[in-house]
Amino acid sequence: MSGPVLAPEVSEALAAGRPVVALESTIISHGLPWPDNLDLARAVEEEVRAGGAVPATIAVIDGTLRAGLDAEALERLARAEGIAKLSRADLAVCIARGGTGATTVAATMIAAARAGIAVFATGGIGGVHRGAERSFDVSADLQELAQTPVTVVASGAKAILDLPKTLEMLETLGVPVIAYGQSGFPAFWARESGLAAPLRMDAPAEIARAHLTRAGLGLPGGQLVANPIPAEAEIPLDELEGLIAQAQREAEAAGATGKAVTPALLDRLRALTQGRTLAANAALVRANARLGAAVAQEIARQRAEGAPPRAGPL
Ligand code: PSU
Ligand code: MN
Repeated sequence: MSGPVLAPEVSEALAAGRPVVALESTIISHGLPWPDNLDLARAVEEEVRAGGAVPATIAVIDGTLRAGLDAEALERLARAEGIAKLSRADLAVCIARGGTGATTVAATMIAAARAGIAVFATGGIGGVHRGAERSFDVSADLQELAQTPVTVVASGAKAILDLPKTLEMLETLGVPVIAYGQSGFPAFWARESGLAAPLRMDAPAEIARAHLTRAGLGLPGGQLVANPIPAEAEIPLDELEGLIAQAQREAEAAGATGKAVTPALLDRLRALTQGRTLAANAALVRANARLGAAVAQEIARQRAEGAPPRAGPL
């Protein structure tokens, strides 16, 4: 089995058991506009470093799956010329054809797991779309969380999704959903969705121990850590509700399907809020990078201590 080609810094850190945090690239190419996306991609890597871990941004560049990108690759993704959006279904095909593409949460998890990276930080995961009972639009990110052993730090699922259905699906798939520092499930731009989170943890060490224990049990799959957006950056849900419904109607009327749905909704909401969702998005991704670094540090520390996952007989 082949994994991603590692940047020297990433490979050295992994070999030495030092903390590494994977970062996705679809948020750069398809999630945010140029040039804010490049600024944010750099800032997020800096947050990971400031948190004491090594960042490993993941993408396919000219047919090579990479973990850890140089400045040129990052800028190419941000300019998004000829950049495909790669989920689980697209990864091998893009590599086989020598193409270039940005990885979604699902594809980034696959690459991280192959590289031996335990933690991945991003903005929001994909989930069950509103109207999924008609469209069947359910992100491959959910299935990936069920089968690939990576702890994903996000700010919940985007409020453009059907959050109750997304939580139900995660429960069905056996994915631990852990709200960080509060009892409610966050809704991306808003700290609270009004829904209770299935689990709550208040310390990175606790999240790290749960990650290692799950691996020790031989259970496939990862965990979702839902970190609420910093209070000063949040946009309360009631302010967004009408605009989300409008963006949704417009996307449906324009015939957006498949991969195009999420980028179209995010783009429209940015315009409808005069850029407020963009500023909020930047703040929450940075906060998630910080928390991801703290969790990665704890996993590295607990592994070094040889902390045996305390699993009794099954
Ligand atoms: N969160 C954002 N912006 C994004 C995404 C998430 O703030 O662009 C991306 C992630 O890469 C996620 C993907 O994996 O959207 C989900 O797309 P889909 O619904 O097509 O599976
Ligand atoms: Mn979809």
